[in-house]
Amino acid sequence: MAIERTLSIIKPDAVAKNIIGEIYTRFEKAGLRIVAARMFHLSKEQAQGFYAVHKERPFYNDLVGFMTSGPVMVQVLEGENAIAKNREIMGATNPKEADPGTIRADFAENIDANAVHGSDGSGTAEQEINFFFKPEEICPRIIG
Ligand code: RTP
Ligand code: MG
Repeated sequence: MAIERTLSIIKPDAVAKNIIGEIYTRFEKAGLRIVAARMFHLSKEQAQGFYAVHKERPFYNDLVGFMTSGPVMVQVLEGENAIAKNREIMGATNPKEADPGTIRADFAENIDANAVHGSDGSGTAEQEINFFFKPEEICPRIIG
């Protein structure tokens, strides 16, 4: 199976709850490796740009407001089938519909404050990684 990279964001609700480490443990237990990471407090312009694909949706302004409400932790995850695997361990967008044991079922408050973001396909993964990181800021596994 192909080694992929995907973009993950730990959203302001989860950073505020001080559970970055618990979420990182979920990634690691699933075989996903953190190969780049940085904390940001997004500006309105950055959040609007990142979620531009949703700009016509009724929840866009609330989403931008939420994503700028506090710091976020942004990481590139690398591993076999990383894009789908990350979406699987995140769980459904609405935590009420998320499978037990997923990050959103265990840590998310509601559909707005839903703990994590993950790229939804190979095109968006590449685009979202480039939004936050320069190629030289990504450190692939080189041994082991
Ligand atoms: P994300 O992009 O954050 O990983 O979440 P997702 O793919 O599961 O969901 P997406 O459809 O891309 O929506 C992005 C974020 O917008 C909020 N949302 N609210 N009120 C609503 O109906 C609604 N739908 C989406 C969620 O916070 C979602 O994570
Ligand atoms: Mg999405």
